[in-house]
This record gives sequence, structure tokens and C-alpha cells, in this order.
Amino acid sequence: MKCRRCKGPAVIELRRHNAGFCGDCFVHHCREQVRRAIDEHRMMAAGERVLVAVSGGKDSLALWDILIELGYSVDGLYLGLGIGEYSASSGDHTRAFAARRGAHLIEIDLPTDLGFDIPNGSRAAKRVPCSACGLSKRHLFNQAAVDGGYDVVATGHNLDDEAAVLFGNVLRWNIEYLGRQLPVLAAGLGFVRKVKPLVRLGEREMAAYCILRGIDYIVEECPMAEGNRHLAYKEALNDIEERSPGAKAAFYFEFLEKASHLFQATADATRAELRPCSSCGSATPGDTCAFCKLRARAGAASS
Ligand code: Q46
Ligand code: ZN
Repeated sequence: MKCRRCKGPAVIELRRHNAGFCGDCFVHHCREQVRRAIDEHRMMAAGERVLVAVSGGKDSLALWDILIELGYSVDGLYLGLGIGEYSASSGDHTRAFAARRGAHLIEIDLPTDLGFDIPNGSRAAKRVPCSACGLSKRHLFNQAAVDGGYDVVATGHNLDDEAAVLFGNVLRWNIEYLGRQLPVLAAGLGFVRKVKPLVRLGEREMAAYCILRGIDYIVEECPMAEGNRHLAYKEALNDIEERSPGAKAAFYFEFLEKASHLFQATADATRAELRPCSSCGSATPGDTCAFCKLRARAGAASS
């Protein structure tokens, strides 16, 4: 197979695009996909300050690398979750990347800075680990962006992630979530704009990008992911993609184009009811936000 761009020997085949690429042209392809996603969805403008949430995994490190190469002013934010060896190693990979690229990294460590970790905190709050984790990430990423004066928070969610989340939301017809499942969430109510510039790239492409760029990412999965429904949805979608290349992208992008607006009113109505958390000021439907409740329960359990 030949490279679609330079006609040299291809090293990777992308069935979805019915194309192969050599190493250099594949790296170029990934950057172009990110550039297109940013332009098409108006994710960010030149000169804006971007904070990329990095975990030490392939997606977030690749995203950081691509945004630097595209000329954005981008710093990294790493959140230590206190998940034993996994967190220690993911922190090391993140720091090594930042040092190699001479990039600025902000670190927040849950156990040291907030007094709880995900395994114990989720147990104390009677939440599944990924729910406590996702909630903490959303809150702390936003807070760090506000505190640091950033215009936008970028996360490494790729096409596989977004298609799996969409699949789960459709299976349960979670109308409110469907209305918010966009590659860009506008700023407002104390929230900084959130963007997902990797939506045009799949998991396999991100791993290949890292290998070709010499980015040393953490390969092990988070040990808490076990039983996470999204993994099952990803497998189901991979089976479908295998039989019908392009199905995953069609599922996600045609949802954005043809259906997502149908759910907007419900999402907007829920958003309109939010008010400031009595403890931290974040927008919340109740009196106290979910993060402050988690923190109080987790802190009480560990003291
Ligand atoms: S880090 Fe956190 Fe993930 Fe681990 S606890 Fe779940 S959500 S699986 S991306
Ligand atoms: Zn709060």
C-alpha cells in the first residue's frame, strides 16, 4: 500500500479513510484533523490561552504535542488522582513530556492538595470510582483554568471515546446528556469553554501518532476502569466498525449534524436552573455542588 499523500510506502492503513500513510504524512494527517476540528467547531482562536488536561496517556500527550506544533499557547494541567502505582507512573510520563518539550505543566495532587484520593473518596461518597473521578476532574480543571486566566480547557477525548459516550446516552435516552454532548461547550455560569480537538481521530491513530513522534505515554489502563460501561460500548462499536469501516464516525458526526440540536432545549433548561454552590460558588442544581459534597464526605472519612 502506498501513502496517499507522498506515494511512498505506507506504514499505517486507515480503513475509515480508505487510505494509507507513511510516517511523516500520518503525523501531518493527525495535525490536519485537529486543525479541521478546531476550525469547523470554532474551538479556539489564535492568541487564546489554552489549558490542556493531561493524564500521561496517549491521547492527552498527543493533543498537547499537536497543539504546540499548531502554534497555540498551551500549558498542561495534570491531576494526581492518588491511584497507587498508576498515578505515580502517569505523573512521571507527563512530567517527562513537559520537560522534553519545554512546556509549562501545572500540577494538582488530590491527596496532598485536597485531602482525599479517588479510591477512598469514592468509597466514602458511595460513588463508583469513575463517577467521583470524572466529577473531580471537571471541577478542578475548570477551577484551575479560571484561576490561571485561561480562555479554554482542551481534553483528549477522541472519536472512540465520544462515540462510546453517545452510544451509552442513546441506549438510555439520556436527553440532557445528549444535549450537551458537543465538541465545544461554550463558556458561561463560571465555566470556561471546553473543547475536544481529537474528535476526528481514533484511539489507534493516537497510539500510532505517539509512537511516530517518540512520545512515551503510560500504556497501562487505570485499574479502576474495570467494569466501566464505556469499555463495553467501545468493544461493541469496534465490532461494528470492523464490519463497516466508517460507521463510528458516521454515528457521531451525523448525530452532531442531524440530531444533537433536538436535545438542546432540555439541556438549556437544566442549565438555566443552576445556581451558585453555597460553598465554592460553582454552578449547581442544588444548594451544594457535587464536588463539595464529595470532598466533605471524603475528607470526613479520612480525618
Ligand atoms: S482515571 Fe478516573 Fe478514568 Fe480511572 S478512575 Fe475511572 S475516570 S478509569 S479516564
Ligand atoms: Zn461547590
